[in-house]
Amino acid sequence: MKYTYQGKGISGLRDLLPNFAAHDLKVMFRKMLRIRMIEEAIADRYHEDQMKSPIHLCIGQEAISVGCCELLRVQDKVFCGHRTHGPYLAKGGNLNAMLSELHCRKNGCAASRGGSMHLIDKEVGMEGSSAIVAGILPIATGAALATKQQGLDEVIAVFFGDAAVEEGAAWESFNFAKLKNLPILYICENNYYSVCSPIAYRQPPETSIAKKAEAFGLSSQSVDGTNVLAVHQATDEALTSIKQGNGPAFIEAHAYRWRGHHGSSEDSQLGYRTAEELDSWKKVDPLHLLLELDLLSEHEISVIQAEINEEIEAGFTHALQSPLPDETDLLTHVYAGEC
Ligand SMILES: Cc1ncc(C[n+]2csc(CCOP(=O)(O)OP(=O)(O)O)c2C)c(N)n1
Repeated sequence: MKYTYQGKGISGLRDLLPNFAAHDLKVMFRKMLRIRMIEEAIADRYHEDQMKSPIHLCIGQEAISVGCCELLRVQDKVFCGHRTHGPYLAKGGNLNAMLSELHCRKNGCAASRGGSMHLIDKEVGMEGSSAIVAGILPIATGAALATKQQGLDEVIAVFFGDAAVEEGAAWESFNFAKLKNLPILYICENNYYSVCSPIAYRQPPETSIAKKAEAFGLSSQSVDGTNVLAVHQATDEALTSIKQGNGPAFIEAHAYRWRGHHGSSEDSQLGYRTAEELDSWKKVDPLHLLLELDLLSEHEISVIQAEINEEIEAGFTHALQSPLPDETDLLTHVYAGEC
């Protein structure tokens, strides 16, 4: 099954370039590179079996987390499905706390109880993530209801995949959010696959996820998820609308995961997608597209890479030296409100 790439590649970025300051572009590049390098380091070390957690990498989809979270304020809150690393890190997540969590250490951001699919870190507004497909949507919607009832100046953002909109919980959430005019942004990361099942086997080809959300009354956009500027602009519009009191907004961002559904490797050999399809998406690498704009010199890029490498090395050392949970921890964090 072949998919046509919907974005405009480098010309898409050039079209939007006048709307962005050079400094902001560099910040977004650095954040995407950080996520990419952290995930590559996780993948490289995964076979050592020190990380006691299943992993779902977002390499190829970094522009969605960064373009969106760049506009979220400290008090805005993020929820997420199982592919958590991008949204957590883009929201300002602590790498040490994340790597400790992946290594099942006591000082992990979920106190070793969650692993990669259940990152939570209230200090940075990462309010929770769930491995149940679409399970996080009603939870995030409930949080948006609480935000509204308490009159807080906060927006809720929730990231999920294209398979989530095949669950009733998603549509119940959209309906309820519109009914109650809630301050929530739904971000569907459409990477065209649910594990090994292509979207054409799961959803009628003539329908669009963004249009279906629009039919529920949500202010809805479909955007090139490899173009960080397009994601940023769509998020800006969505947040403006939410803050004006217009209720929930929806973004469908099209991108592609380069690695397998879970684990560290590429998986074209499984036969559910072709190497050619993967290669065609690698041509629209969100990081390289930004580099084609000549924002940074080679020296600047190598300085950034060295800084990120140092942070990664320190993060793994920190995680490996951190204590494992022991028997006395068994009954801690068992009941809500305890942590
Ligand atoms: C309710 C439920 N059904 C099935 C699964 C098994 N499962 C785990 S991830 C996944 C695919 C999710 O695809 P998508 O939502 O598009 O996100 P992606 O993995 O592509 O980021 C499935 C079916 C699950 N975790 N929960």
